[in-house]
Amino acid sequence: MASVLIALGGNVGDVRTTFRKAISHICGMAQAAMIARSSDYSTPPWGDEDQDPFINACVEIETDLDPHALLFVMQKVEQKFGRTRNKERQWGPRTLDLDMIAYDDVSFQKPDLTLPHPRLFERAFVLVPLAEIAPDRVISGIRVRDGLASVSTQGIERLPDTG
Ligand code: A4P
Ligand code: MG
Repeated sequence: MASVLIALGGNVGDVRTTFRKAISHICGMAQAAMIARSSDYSTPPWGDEDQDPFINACVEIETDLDPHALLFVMQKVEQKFGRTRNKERQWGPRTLDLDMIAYDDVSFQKPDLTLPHPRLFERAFVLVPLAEIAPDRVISGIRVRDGLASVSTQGIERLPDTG
């Protein structure tokens, strides 16, 4: 079984409900067990600032799927929740974005998949939820809690549990 960290993001529709359903679909389709799930966070838009705030979260799952098979599942789940890539602008509004942050200690760069995720340590909106579930995980030689300490978390707010 591989331990995989997945980041979720979205700022269109009922994002928290989308997250809940998406996680359940990923686990079902990937025959994965959910090991940990962060809280949801409200985060200021990054990259393209002219859009609504995002909600972000991270999960750790365990699966026997290889990285590409898991990416395929994640893209199917994005599509199911209304994501239409060709209509979106880069870093623009979206119902659901699923990024594979790390897959065990696998490291490679292919046209459709780079592991670990190359922009992880620029993104407080990933590091804050990730540090909640995996503070001591070392990714690309950097401990998650140390990565978090070197970015600004201004404007990021933990959302209360929905129960
Ligand atoms: N791809 C390569 N490596 C990976 C990986 N490790 N995980 C490829 C997932 N996909 C990977 O993805 C483009 C291609 O990346 C995929 O086809 C896949 O084969 P995409 O999600 O369509 O690209 P994108 O979303 O336009 O780019 P990117 O860099 O993934 O941007 P983001 O970060 O996903 O952009 N602000 C806040 N606060 N919170 C957010 O969640 N999200 C975005 C969206 C912008 N600003 C945000 C947030
Ligand atoms: Mg993405």
